[in-house]
Amino acid sequence: MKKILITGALGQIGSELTARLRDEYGANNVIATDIKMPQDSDVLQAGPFEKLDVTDAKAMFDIAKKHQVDTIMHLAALLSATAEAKPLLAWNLNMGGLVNALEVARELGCQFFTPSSIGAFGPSTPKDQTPQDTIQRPTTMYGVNKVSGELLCDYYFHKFGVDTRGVRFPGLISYVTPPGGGTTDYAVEIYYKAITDGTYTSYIAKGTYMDMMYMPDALKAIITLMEADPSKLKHRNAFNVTAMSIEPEDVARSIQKLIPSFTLKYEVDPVRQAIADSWPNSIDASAAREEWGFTAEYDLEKMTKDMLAQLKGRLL
Ligand code: AKB
Repeated sequence: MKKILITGALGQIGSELTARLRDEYGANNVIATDIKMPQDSDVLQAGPFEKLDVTDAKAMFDIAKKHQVDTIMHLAALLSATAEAKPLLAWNLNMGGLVNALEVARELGCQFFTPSSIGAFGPSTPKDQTPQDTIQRPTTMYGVNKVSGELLCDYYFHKFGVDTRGVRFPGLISYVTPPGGGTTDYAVEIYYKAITDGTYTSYIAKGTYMDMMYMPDALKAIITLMEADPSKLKHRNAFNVTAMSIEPEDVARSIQKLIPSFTLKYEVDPVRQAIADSWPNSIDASAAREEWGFTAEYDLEKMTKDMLAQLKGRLL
């Protein structure tokens, strides 16, 4: 039976991954940590929770040792737009947190997961069906962190034998915890605004394609990769995964099938648009499919149907 430590457990991925892993492995076998305590007392009661600043190496080690964990899922990080606004903080938190978590995994012999991102690519990367192994010269601090993180995780595997694994996530869409400070966040906000206001003003320009994935597919990808036969993994820390390549008009059209009066307007934010323009239009996930059987169940239409139904129940 696994005993898992999660950092960033109150974030967009963490809040759903924690619940999913508790269902899978038992509530007491998943130690949730975050820099803040949960507001919601249900979250606290659902299983063990510890306050943790991931830049504090000793605190992380002590919590991992106390709970005798054998797996670390390191999610705490600043996303692309926030990292661009606060580059030094992003370096210190994204890289400092990662190296601390890897050190704990090395010292305690833990299996290790951390997500990379489509942000690890840059303007000189092939834009369409971006290959698994290709040019990575990102021009954002987030991208610099993600490429460095991919390399660092590979290093800990080759040098110290730590069982590191990871994926390059596209924009993740969910109705549970909103993301914060990302470039792909428009694709979440649009659903909330469709329900509450019937209209949305996009900060990303018409015609800007980026990869996206619905959260249930992202959670399944993490669990499948962590359980995959290691002898089959040629890559380890940066598998391209995706479910769809879409632009704002595609999302609007899929919403209009269910809410015909929905309207989409644009007020482009030059900072987030520049980040989006430096990322791929679509990525090739064939290595993930071949090496550990990655599949995505939700396409745009299926995701939109579920997002709107879930949000209606929550917001109205
Ligand atoms: C972001 O937009 O920063 C993230 C990502 C694609 O890594 N959602």
